[in-house]
Amino acid sequence: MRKGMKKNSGYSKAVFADSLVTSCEICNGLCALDIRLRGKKIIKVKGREEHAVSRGYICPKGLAVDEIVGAPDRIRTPLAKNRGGRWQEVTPAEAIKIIAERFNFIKAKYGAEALAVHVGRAGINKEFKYYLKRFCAAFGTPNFSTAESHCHLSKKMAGEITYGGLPVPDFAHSRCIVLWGSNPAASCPQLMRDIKQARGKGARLIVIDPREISTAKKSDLHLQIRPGTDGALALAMLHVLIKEKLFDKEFVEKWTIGFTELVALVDKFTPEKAESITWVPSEKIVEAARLYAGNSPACISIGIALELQTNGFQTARAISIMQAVCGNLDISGGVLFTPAPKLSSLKMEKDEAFSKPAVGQEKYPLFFKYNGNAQANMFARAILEGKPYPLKAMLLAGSNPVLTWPNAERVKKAFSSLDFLVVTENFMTETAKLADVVFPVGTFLSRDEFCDFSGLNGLPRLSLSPKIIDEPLMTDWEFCRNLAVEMGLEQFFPWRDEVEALNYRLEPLGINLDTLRHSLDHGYEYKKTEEKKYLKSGFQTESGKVEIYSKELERHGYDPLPVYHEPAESPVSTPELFREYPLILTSGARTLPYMHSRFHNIPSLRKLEPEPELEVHPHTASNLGIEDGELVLLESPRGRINIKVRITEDILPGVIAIPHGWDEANANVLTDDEALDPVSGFPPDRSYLGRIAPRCKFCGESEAGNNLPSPR
Ligand SMILES: Nc1nc2c(c(=O)[nH]1)N[C@H]1C(S)=C(S)[C@@H](COP(=O)(O)OP(=O)(O)OC[C@H]3O[C@@H](n4cnc5c(=O)[nH]c(N)nc54)[C@H](O)[C@@H]3O)O[C@H]1N2
Ligand SMILES: Nc1nc2c(c(=O)[nH]1)N[C@H]1C(S)=C(S)[C@@H](COP(=O)(O)OP(=O)(O)OC[C@H]3O[C@@H](n4cnc5c(=O)[nH]c(N)nc54)[C@H](O)[C@@H]3O)O[C@H]1N2
Ligand code: SF4
Ligand SMILES: [Mo]
Repeated sequence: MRKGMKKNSGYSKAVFADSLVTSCEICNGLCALDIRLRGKKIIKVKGREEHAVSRGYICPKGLAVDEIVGAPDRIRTPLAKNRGGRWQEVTPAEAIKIIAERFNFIKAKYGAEALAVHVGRAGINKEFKYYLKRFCAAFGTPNFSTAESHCHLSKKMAGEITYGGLPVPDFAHSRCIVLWGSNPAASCPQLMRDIKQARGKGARLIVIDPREISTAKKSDLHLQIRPGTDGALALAMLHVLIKEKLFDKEFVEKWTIGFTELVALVDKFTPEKAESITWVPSEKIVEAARLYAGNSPACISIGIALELQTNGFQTARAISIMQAVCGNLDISGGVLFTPAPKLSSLKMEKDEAFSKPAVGQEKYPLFFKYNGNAQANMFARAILEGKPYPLKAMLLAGSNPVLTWPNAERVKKAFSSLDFLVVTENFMTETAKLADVVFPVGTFLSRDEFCDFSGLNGLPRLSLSPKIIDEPLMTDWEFCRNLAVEMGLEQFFPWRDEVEALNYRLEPLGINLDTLRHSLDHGYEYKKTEEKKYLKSGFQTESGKVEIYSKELERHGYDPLPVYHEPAESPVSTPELFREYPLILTSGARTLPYMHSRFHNIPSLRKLEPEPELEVHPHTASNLGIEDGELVLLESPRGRINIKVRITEDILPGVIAIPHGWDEANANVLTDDEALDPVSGFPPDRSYLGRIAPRCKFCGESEAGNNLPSPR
C-alpha cells in the first residue's frame, strides 16, 4: 500500500470500517463512492450518503467500477507493432523509448507540428489533459486538441460571446426548468434529484426533444422537434416573448445591446412559420414561451444535441439571449456564473509562439480563441490531404475516435496512413487496434484527481477524488512526464510526482492536497456564492453588457445576430438528397449504462442494454415495410451499417435515432465531417439524412442504393 491510501482510509467516515472514499470520474456527476477493499480487490461499492452533492446517489456505471477495473480484457502490458505488423509485448520503459525516438524523428523530418495530440472525453476536466498540452508546447507542436472539438465548447463560446461566460442551470431552486436537447436522466442522473426537488415545490418542466424521453412523459409540455431546427424554435419563442411583452424590460434597457436588431430578426419568426420548420405545433410554441417567461426564476439546460448541429453555435446564442432578456442571468433558480477555481497555470510562453497555426485555427478563429486548441474534426482530412501541412504522427489519450468522430471510415483511413500512432488506454479499442504502440495506463481509482463542482451545479467547491488502489501501471500523468524526460524535456516537468504537481496547482488558493483530503464530503469553498455579479463589474464582454448584437462575430465575418439556418442536410436544404435519403437521422443520445464507446464489455452494464437499436416510429416502419426486431441496412451519404429495428411510439415519425459508440453498428460511419458548424467546427451528429435499404425480393438480403418513398 502506498502512503496516500492509508491516509485516505483515516478520513473515511464510511459505513464500512475499512472503506475508502473517492469520487466517480466516469461522467460529470462526480458521485462520491464508498469502496470496500479486501487486499487489493474491490469487494463492495456504494454511493456515499454523507457527500454534500451526490448524497448517496450512484448509477450502474459507478456501481460497476469493480468490474471495470478488474475486467479480464484490460490491457496491462505495453504493445508495439513489429515490422510484420504484429503486436509484441514490451516493457513500459521500452515503449516510452520507442515513442520518444519516433516523435523526435518525425520532428526532425517534418517539423514539430507534424505531431498531433488529442485528449478525449476520459481526459476532460482531468489533470493529465493540461500536462499533455504542456508536453505539446515543450515539443513545439500547436496541434493539441480535446473532446471539446465536439463537446461543450460551442455553447461555451456562445455564452462567452454573448455575456462573458457559460452559466450553469440552478435546477434545485428553479420555478421553470427547460431541458432542451438535454436528458439528464441518462446523461447526469444525479441532477434529477435537483429537478425532482424543484418539481416538488411546483416548478414547471418543459422538454424539447424529438423523442419522448422518460422525463418528457412527466413534463408539463413536450415539444417534439425535428432534429436540427432548434434555432428556429428559439427565435419563435423570442418572437412571442417580445410580442406579448413578457421579457424583463428594465434588464434589457440597462444591460443589453442589440435588442432593436433582435426585434427585427424575430419579427418574421412567427410560431406558425416555426411550426412549418420545426414540426412543433404553433400553440405549443406559444405555450412554452409563456410558461418560461411567466415562471421566474427559470433555467434552460442547453444539451449536447443543440451543439451537434450545423447551426449549433447560433442556436446556443439564441437560447442564451432568451435567458438574458427574461432576466434569468446569475440568479438562484436561473442560471449561475460560477468561476472555476484559480489554479496555477501550466501554460508556457511557447504556447503563443508556434511557427505554424494549429489545424483549424484559421478556419475556426473563434473556436481557437475560446479553446486555444486545434479543431480535431479537421485532423482526418489534414492527414489524408497533407493540408495545411503534413500531419504524420498522433498520440491519442482517453479517446476512441474510430467510434466517436464523424465520418469514421475517413478517420480509420487517416489513422492507418499515419507514420506513427500511439494510444494510451485501458482497453484494446477499435482505435487502439490501428496504433503502432498501445500504452496501458491506470484507471481513475489509481490517481488523485480534482473534482470541481462549479460546472455541475454552480457550486464554487473544489474537492478531491483520491487515489484508492494501486495498479501496476503508470497513470496518464506519469506516462506524460516519463515521455517528456526521455525526450530531454524534463525542465518543463519539474514535479517529481503527481502529488507534487497537484500541490503546485493549488498554490494560488493557499491550500494543499491535505486541505482537500480533509473535506472530501463538502469540498473546499474557494469563493462565496454571489448573485448578479454584473451589478458590480458588468458582463465580461467588450461592451460590459449582454451582446445580443455581437461586434466580435461581425468582425470575423459571421452573422452578429443569432440567425437560423437549416441543417446542411435536410428536406428543406437538400430536397434532392432527401428524395434519396428520406429519413432524418439523429445519433448518440446517451443511455445510462454506457459512456460513449465505453463499457460494452462490462457484463452488468451490457445486461442493461444488450445491443444497439434503431428507434423507428410505427408509421415510419409501416411505410418502409420493416418490422420490430428486424436487422436492417442503414445508409447515409457517407456509409452504411447493420442495425436492429426497435419500433417505438416515442420517436417523431420520419425521424430515426441510433446510439453511438458501438463497433457492431458504428453510428459515425454515417455522420458527416465536412458540413461542420461554421463558427465552432462542431459536427452535425444530431441531424443528417439516411435511408433503410430495401430487401432483395429473391434472397431477402438488404439491397443498398435503392430509392424509397417518403416515410412521413
Ligand atoms: N450515461 C452517459 N452519460 C453521459 C455520457 C455518456 O456517454 N453516457 N456522455 C457525457 C457527455 S460527454 C455529454 S456531452 C453529455 C450529453 O448529455 P445531454 O446533453 O443530456 O445529451 P444527450 O442525452 O446525448 O441527448 C439529449 C437528448 O437530445 C435529443 N435530441 C437528438 N437530436 C436532437 C435535436 O436535434 N434537437 C433536440 N432538441 N433534441 C435532440 C435526444 O433524443 C436526447 O434525448 O452526457 C454526458 N453523460
Ligand atoms: N454520432 C455521435 N458521435 C458522438 C457524439 C454523439 O452524440 N453522436 N457525442 C460526442 C461527444 S459529446 C463526445 S464528448 C465524444 C466522446 O468520444 P471519446 O473522446 O472518444 O470518448 P470515449 O468513447 O468515452 O473514449 C474514451 C476512451 O478512453 C479510455 N479511457 C478511460 N479512462 C482512461 C484514462 O484514465 N486514461 C486513458 N488514457 N484512457 C482512458 C476508454 O477505455 C475509452 O476507450 O463523442 C462524440 N461522438
Ligand atoms: S452518474 Fe454514474 S458514471 Fe456519473 S459520476 Fe455518478 S456514478 Fe459515476
Ligand atoms: Mo461530450
